[in-house]
Amino acid sequence: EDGYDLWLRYRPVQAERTGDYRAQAAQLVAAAATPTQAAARDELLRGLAGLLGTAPRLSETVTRDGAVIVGTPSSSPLIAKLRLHTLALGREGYLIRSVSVEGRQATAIAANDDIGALYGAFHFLRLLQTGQPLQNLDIRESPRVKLRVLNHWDDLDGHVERGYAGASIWDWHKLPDWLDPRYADYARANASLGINGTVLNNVNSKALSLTPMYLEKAAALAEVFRPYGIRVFLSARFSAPIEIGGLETADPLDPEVKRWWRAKAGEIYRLIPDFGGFLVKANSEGQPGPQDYGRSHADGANMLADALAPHGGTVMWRAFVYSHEEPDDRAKQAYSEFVPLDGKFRDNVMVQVKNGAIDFQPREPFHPLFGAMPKTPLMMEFQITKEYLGFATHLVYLAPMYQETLEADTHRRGPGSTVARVIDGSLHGYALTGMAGVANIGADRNWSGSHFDQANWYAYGRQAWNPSLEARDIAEEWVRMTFSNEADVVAPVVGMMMGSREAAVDYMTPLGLHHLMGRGHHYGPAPWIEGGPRADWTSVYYHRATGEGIGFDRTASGSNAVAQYAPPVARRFGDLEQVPEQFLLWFHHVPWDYRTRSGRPLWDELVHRYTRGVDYVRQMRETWRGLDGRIDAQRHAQVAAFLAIQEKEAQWWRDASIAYFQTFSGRPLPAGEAPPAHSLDYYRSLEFPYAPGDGR
Ligand code: BDP
Repeated sequence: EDGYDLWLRYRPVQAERTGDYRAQAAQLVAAAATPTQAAARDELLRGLAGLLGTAPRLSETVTRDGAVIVGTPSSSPLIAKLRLHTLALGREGYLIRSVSVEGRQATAIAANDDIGALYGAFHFLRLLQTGQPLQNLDIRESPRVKLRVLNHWDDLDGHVERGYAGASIWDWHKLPDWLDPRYADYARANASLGINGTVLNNVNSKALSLTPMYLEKAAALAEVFRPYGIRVFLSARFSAPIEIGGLETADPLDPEVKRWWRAKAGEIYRLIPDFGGFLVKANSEGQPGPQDYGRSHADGANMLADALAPHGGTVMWRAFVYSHEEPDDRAKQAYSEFVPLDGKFRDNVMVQVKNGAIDFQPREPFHPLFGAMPKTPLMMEFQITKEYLGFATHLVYLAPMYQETLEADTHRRGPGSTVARVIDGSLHGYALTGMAGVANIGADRNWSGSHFDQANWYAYGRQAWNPSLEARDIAEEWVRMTFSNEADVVAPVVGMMMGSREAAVDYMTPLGLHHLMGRGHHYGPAPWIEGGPRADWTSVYYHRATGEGIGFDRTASGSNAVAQYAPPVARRFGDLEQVPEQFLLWFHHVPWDYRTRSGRPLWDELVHRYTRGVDYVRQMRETWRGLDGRIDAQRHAQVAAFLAIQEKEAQWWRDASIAYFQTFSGRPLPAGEAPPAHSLDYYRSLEFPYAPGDGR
């Protein structure tokens, strides 16, 4: 197995369940009058055939026990007759219920709209894939977040920024004439999770993507995705009116510029009638934007929003900004720039905010913007691709990290004002809600560059649908669908996954350290980085180690970034006694002999955590070795090889970091701790060959 089938492998269920399942799914009553209905029916036929060895009989009506009836009140007279109260489920929701039809036992998968029925079909299959009973079903599901979107950082030349799974899956060269079958499989995989939008191109975008030639290519993809409920979005380059429109300016208040974007929107909607809208990175890391003309982010976003509004499109305007003036603390910039704009954005604008204020680090406190813009729908941006987390080879399951952010309490409306409630709109009554994940998908056979990285795509999609899902439950589902339903395989693999993110934090950046990776490519340890164009692109800016101590003082005596949080949160983060230890050095500069909660002095605790991270990886290797023969050989071997790389590199992180920080702490290693294998000079001399970084 090469991993191509993802979690939709549909391999035979455990023998003891086959009979029961066959009896419960013996007949399929499902219309196929629309492409989405056909997708649902085909998926059920394909899935059940794989899982049960035989496809159910298609039928117009229920003629025996064990029928599965799929549809909406309008597509299926049977569903209509059952009067299942689907209305409250909304357009994308569905229910799965055990019913009786003229005395025959059946299962109804019912929704208001075809897309809900397709989502329901995937859920039904998941029940079999994960070994659940099919009797007495009473499942009601609808998404808590409206827009659940992948952001591809794919360039038009096939390069994927921060992409570790090969080239882009979009073959722009052959589009629109050749539609790689992979596009439909991509759509199936996303639909199985409820992902309903995709931004095809990099936020560091080229105006070329908005030219007729490329719009036709995007339209061809949109056509493939449409039956699966996935709308296409594009990253829009703010200076496109100049670059491809022949205008002299891209000033958002200029009438010519407005006209140009209105015409461009019209052109796009003629080709892609359900086009989702634009994602925009403006005035950030050198991208053009409204501030080039003395205008605000709101001016820029609103101009594009006005162009899209007549067609029902949305602008996702990114809050990942930091200016070129040297800031006293980069962590403060987005909040400073955006909070004053609250209430100034059009109704069809969402502001897309990364989970933390710096940049997708192994661990960050939640972004202070969450909860601070009650009048502006904020959407979450998580990174699925592991730019700062070991690229494709390190096994790091990200759902615990997503969950940690979503569960964080902003306290903006009293206790319980979690980030999840900002994102699902319930805290501030947002009309629009959304979550974005920076995709980890590429042209590699296994899509994600490693088998375990598929889990991060999976988990992102599941949490976007329901931000309250537990990381552990998602892991268990995924393992059952991807590797095995045997309890003695599921438990150890889920166990490995659940601790893996904490281990990466330990061996890379424990106790709130951050941004200490190699310059530019972001791989491997480089806490010594200093100098260059910007202080906030160095490591020393973030760790601030001296002979006395280490950490970034973000309290009132330092940058006072803590003041951007609601008072109870600010008090907790700002107080050395109360700050969660995982954020200690994020918010505080503390002496090397500071007594941590374990009783160990800070230096000893740091070393302890580095070592603990490496040990965890070693344990994962052990566990995986023990599963030899329980998982197909091809995937087992690749994971084993990657774990070996991870162990080597976790050791590298530990040793290089200890060797470096010891030059400040001047303290010996705690008893029993092995000294770094090499000298600091050695670690400093290492080069990392090539990584798909920013192609700008
Ligand atoms: C950083 C990446 C950079 C992206 C940027 C962004 O290093 O390649 O362009 O984020 O999100 O994490 O815009």
